[in-house]
Amino acid sequence: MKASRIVSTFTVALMALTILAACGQAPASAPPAPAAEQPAAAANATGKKTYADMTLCFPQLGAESDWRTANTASFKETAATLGIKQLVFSDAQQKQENQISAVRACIQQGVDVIALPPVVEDGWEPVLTEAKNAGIPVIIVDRSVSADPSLYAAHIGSDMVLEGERAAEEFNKMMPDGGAVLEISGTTGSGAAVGRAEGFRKKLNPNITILDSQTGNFTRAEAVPVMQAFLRKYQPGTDFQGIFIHNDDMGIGVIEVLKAAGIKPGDLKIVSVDGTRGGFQAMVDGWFQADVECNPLLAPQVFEMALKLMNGEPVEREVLTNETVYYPENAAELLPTRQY
Ligand code: GYE
Repeated sequence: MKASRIVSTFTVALMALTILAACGQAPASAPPAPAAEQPAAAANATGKKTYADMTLCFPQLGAESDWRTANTASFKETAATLGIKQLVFSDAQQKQENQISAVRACIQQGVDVIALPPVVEDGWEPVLTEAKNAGIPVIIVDRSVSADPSLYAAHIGSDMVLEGERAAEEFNKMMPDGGAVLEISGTTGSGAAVGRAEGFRKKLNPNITILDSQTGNFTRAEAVPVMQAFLRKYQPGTDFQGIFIHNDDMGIGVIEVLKAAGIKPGDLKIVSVDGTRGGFQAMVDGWFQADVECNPLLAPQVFEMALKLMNGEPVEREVLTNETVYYPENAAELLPTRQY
């Protein structure tokens, strides 16, 4: 609102200058900038910063999945909708060192707030301390960090442990007589993979064993060789009856491998995480028996909190997203409504 007022006042001032110039009068006699600056001064008189004042740094961790693509889009679209001054975006390609450099560059630039989605949990203390010393608040977004909470302002994201527990409960329901499952986990050392693995083990019935667990790094491409190796080692249906997969992209890779091996939808119990369109399609096609929701559309909450931090207002330290579990029963009906 403030920005549009400045623009319109500025436009009026410009028009006045143009008219004056057209009349052959020296533009120097026209009142220049002050007229245009007045509304801004009035807005700032409240002492409150607005979105138009905000430079937010978002050093994205990568582009490894549909979840991530939706998460990036959420930040870019929300920044544009709110009309923030600048979104400093970068893509670390799943490398922590790239993310650390991006954070350092943002500190150097003197951004207002840093929203950091950490690729892994450990190793953030030095750069978080640097941000703190520079007086720049950091909101940890999506995955968690192991660093001391005094080093950042808050965390906004999913309860990854709960997601793992929910996946376990699905297997408990589907395999009441027990059996064995394989696990294809996310990026090693990431809050998402660590939390999901922990929750899964916590809730899985003792009569269901985890036959093997390997990482597919949250990507479709890396899940394919993992599943191929599993099929060389273990007999589906005999050695294992189910697969817990930490995200839909890896799940889609797994389906390709199963199809190529002549396995049919429903032969194995498969539970995945995210609830992307790809995951919904896999439920419609009969491959996934459940998809645990993980919501990537976090940006509106992050920008709202960032503004509070800029104004020195108190914020909640831990904001967890409200999520559910999706099932094949209504997957076809919900698929067209999915935003990612
Ligand atoms: O589940 C996966 C993505 O950190 C919650 O990262 C996120 C996970 C998400 O690559 O698809």
